[in-house]
Amino acid sequence: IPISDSIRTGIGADDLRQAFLDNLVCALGRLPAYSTRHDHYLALAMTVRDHVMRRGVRCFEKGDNLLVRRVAYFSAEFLPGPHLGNHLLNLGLTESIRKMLDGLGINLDDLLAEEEEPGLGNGGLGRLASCYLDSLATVGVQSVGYGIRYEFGIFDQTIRDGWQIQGTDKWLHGGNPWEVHRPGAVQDVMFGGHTEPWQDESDSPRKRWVPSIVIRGEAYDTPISGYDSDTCALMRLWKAEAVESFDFSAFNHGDYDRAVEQKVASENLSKVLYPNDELHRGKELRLKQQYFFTCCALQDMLRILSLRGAPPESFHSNWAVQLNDTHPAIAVAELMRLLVDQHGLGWDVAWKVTRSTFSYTNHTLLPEALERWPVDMIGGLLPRHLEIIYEINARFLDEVRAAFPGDDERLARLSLIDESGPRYVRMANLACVGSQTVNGVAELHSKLLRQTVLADFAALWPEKFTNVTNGVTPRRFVALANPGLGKLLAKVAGKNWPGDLEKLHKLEPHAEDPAFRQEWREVKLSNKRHLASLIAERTGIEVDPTSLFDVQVKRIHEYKRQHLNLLHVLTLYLRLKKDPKAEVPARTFIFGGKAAPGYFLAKRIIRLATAAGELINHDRDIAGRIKVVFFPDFNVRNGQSIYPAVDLSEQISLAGMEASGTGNMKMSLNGALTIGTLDGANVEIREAVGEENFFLFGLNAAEVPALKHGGYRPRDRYESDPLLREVIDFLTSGALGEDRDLFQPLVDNLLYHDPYLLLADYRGYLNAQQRVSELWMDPEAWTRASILNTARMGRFSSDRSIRDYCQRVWKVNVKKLKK
Ligand code: 26W
Repeated sequence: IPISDSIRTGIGADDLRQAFLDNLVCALGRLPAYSTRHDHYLALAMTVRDHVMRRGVRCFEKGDNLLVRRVAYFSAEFLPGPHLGNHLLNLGLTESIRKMLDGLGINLDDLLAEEEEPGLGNGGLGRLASCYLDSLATVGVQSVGYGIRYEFGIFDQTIRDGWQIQGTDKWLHGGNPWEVHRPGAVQDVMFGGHTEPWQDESDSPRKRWVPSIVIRGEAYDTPISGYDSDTCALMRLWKAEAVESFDFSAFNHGDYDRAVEQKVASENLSKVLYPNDELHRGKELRLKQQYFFTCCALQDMLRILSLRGAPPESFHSNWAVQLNDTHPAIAVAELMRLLVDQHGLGWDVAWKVTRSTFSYTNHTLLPEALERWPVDMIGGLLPRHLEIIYEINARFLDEVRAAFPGDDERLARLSLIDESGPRYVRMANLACVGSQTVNGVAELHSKLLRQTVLADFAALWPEKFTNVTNGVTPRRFVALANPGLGKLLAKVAGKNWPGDLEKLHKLEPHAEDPAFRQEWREVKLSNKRHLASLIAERTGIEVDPTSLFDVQVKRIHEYKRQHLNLLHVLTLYLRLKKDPKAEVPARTFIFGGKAAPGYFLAKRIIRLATAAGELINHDRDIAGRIKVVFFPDFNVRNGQSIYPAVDLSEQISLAGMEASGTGNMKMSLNGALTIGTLDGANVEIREAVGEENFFLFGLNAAEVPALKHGGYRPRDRYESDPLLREVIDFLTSGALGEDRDLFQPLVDNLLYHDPYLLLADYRGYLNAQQRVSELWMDPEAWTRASILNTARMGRFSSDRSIRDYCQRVWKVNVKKLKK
């Protein structure tokens, strides 16, 4: 049956209108006269989805005919952001849809505002996964993003009395028009029980897993369009369901609770996203989630393989699997189980296939983020996998012994099992052993990875290790978020700049043109006006759009040092109080980000930001010269309103701690200047934009361990620096609210531990902020630097990252860039 064109996917004005009305009436059953804004949003979403789906189906058909190697991106998190606007941009339909709706008296922007974003991730790692699907579709690689369809994603954040309050993210309540449920793609997932030996006809010894529980995975597909591309990526998320709807015999005996117990337990599996980022808590349900989705994904991939008529031995030539951190690393053992136990392959063949399939990306060096699971927990939940892990380990350690005879300590460090105390399975080690390549996410991070966390693996297999610096999609984060800038860029770099971001270099000569600089400032100012009105709406705080917008938005974490930023804010405040004539240009300090609900100090940092705002924003002596805002519920949508309005991007993590950062890229691309340390991708951003267009400060990654091991005493810094002493004392002076003990835990932490060396970097940071103020007072020079930031950020497009992965990691072809 051919895939035909129809009104549903026509792009003429009449077709679009008819398709929209048909969806409203036929799919939603609404009388146009009585339909609500939300109905209109749903009808439009369905109309647009039809266009994307048809591309997806065509592209899938082509891929199967040509037997192309597909990329499967395994990720426990995805943060796609609202879909509608992005699809319209990618399909080139924004203006025709706007006009069609205008004709019906409906405003497109109102409908865009109706969409709930899927918050199926915590932060950087999840958003990166979504940028990568966007780029995979754009550069023409067939791909599937496999993950979990959490019923409740990352919590909604509200601020009450200055504190973070977590609310349930009910993203599915208004209905989700972007996903298609695929009842045909169900998979069974087993848990618990035991294993037993058996013999097949050829008398070879086999193992069989007899589980105690089976849970069903149901597939939900969300198509992801590419920019100006006929390729379409698929995000296939799994929802856990009970195999039997409930226990009828218990039900018939009147035991209603027991009757549904099993059903509830099964469905709990995909209920909620764990809101910790960078902290491994070892919760059993989390391990179940990880196994659940990778098991569904691999079985699904084997099913697709057999539809191609290809044998399981050819799995690796049909699929490249990327492990997004270690969260899906159990997949290494699962693929071995499927190949050996289910498909009857010999161990050696299966191992070769497995190792040629997977690659592993590490996203963090923080020791508390490294995943390890108690051996007993894995044994109880996944008995067959524990046996397989032991077998992989035994063979691997033989290899190590041959390479490093007699080096038992090395053996203990490389082992998949940590035996230094209670026994654990080390997921990073499993991922390394089972993968073809291992990469970090910025040059510095990849280097530190090789020198520290994975040093023994790098010594054993240096050729496995590589770097792929992160990137961000310029479609969502520039073209869509900042249409004013987009227009200007199109004028000088050509219409196709979002598809070939290196074209932004064409901006460089215009940095010298005063008229262009004026236009540039007007775009920024209008974005800042828009953000100012959002700030007023969400927080009640009035800010001056002509002031310097100094922004730090990201998860709240000590290593990211939002509290260092706040020390600067308060230092400036104290200075203005003492010296009202001080030459301090007007600044608006904007903070945003969620704290993990159980992270005590992170929640205090939020409280400090709101307390600083309450004090400073109302202080008549300050008269609005500085303002402090905590923007609630930072998410993808809010990010799209914030990034275009940033003048100064705060990227101030302690060197060696932030693997890459991607917010740094989004802001600089939108013309922000960065104040930052030599950490993560900051290093490469600074190289790209030029050191004169970047405010550098702080210790470097080599100085950090040197200082720590040299007996760092933060209290000495406090004693010897009067400004620092003053600001720290201020925190517990009672001036920041009635309860003077509120910030004592933060102060004690800084004075007696200071694990992220804020006090060591305080002076350097102040000095860099002083340089910021000076440059800001020269608007022409500032604008020149702003233009050059955007002009030189082309290499941070996620299209470049994906091309790197295709070439160096997955070995698949990409489309050539259009001239
Ligand atoms: C097990 C708990 C847990 C959960 C999430 C540990 C670690 C994570 C993620 C790896 C945290 C994360 O999002 N890391 C961020 O990844 C981004 C994309 O590569 C980087 O840009 C950020 O620097 C890094 O912090």
